[in-house]
Amino acid sequence: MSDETMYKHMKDLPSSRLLGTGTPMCAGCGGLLAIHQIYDILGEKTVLVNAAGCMTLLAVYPHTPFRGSWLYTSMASAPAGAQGVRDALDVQLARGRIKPDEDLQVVVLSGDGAAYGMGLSSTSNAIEQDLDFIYLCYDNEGYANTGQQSSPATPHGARTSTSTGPRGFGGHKKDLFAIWAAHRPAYVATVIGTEPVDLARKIEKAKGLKGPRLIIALSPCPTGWDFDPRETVEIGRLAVKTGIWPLKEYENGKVTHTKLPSRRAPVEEYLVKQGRYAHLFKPARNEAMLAEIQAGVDGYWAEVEADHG
Ligand SMILES: Cc1ncc(C[n+]2csc(CCOP(=O)(O)OP(=O)(O)O)c2C)c(N)n1
Ligand code: SF4
Ligand SMILES: [Mg+2]
Repeated sequence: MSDETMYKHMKDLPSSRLLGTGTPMCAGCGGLLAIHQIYDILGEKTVLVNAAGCMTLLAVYPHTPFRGSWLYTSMASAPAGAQGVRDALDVQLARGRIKPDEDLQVVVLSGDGAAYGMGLSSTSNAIEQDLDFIYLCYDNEGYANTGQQSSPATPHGARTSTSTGPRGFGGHKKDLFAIWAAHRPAYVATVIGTEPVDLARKIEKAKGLKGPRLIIALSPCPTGWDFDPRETVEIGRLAVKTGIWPLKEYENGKVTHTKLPSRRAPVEEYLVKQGRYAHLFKPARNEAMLAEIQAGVDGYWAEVEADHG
């Protein structure tokens, strides 16, 4: 299926249908869009180890949209939970209690607050131990579940419930891709649910590898980013078209960009659609801040282009 056909299909699909019925998620949730596609590829032979966040609300006992296994952990300890599950599976395999074809893929599922912040030290240890697991981070750029506070993934200048001043969030989004790559894991990739072909290729690849693997899915969040749920697909596409969300992968010590926008759209086209950046446009345009954000994106791509010769 082409990207265009997929977009049309996504636009027609109510978000409540994305993962079974009765999910308590917001309409137009970009995280759910990505997880739905990823889970379709990973399949039911997975154990999801889910750190506290929006997606823990998907499984409310006794109901769950996941056809495989699911385990809840605290925010900081999902990779430690994954280690326990992997160890238990390995013991069962060694004792012949499960056959190799009954083995399960261990997948941490967490938001950016856990992946970029609270869970980072247990993640670092899991990578160092060469844990055989996939870490799937849906990155909605804030602590969404507890009221849209800033997280270490919040972009510079965005308004959150804890950065309400005229300049928005004063910090800068942490580079989780680089932090993981510095550990030399098996695989690291960025994806977005609105680029389904790129996403599918990367998940298929991650599924076939062993060792620590990270997937970071930028997840447009209508509630936290303040936009109409109908705009999720458009905002996701603009994140890639403006170059603010580079699609890339790391493998064998090398970073490859999987989609090089031939003519990048001005980043303003992405920002203006989101209420979290409204203070940059009204009551007066904040030219300095808009130029600063654009310069950050331009600087990133200038380095990429230099590397590509
Ligand atoms: C140690 C700890 N501190 C705070 C909380 C409260 N808490 C539950 S979910 C959540 C937000 C998590 O943010 P993120 O990981 O980005 O997931 P999202 O809510 O955005 O889906 C917080 C702060 C917690 N569960 N554990
Ligand atoms: S708050 Fe954002 S990430 Fe959480 S369910 Fe709603 S749209 Fe999705
Ligand atoms: Mg979050």
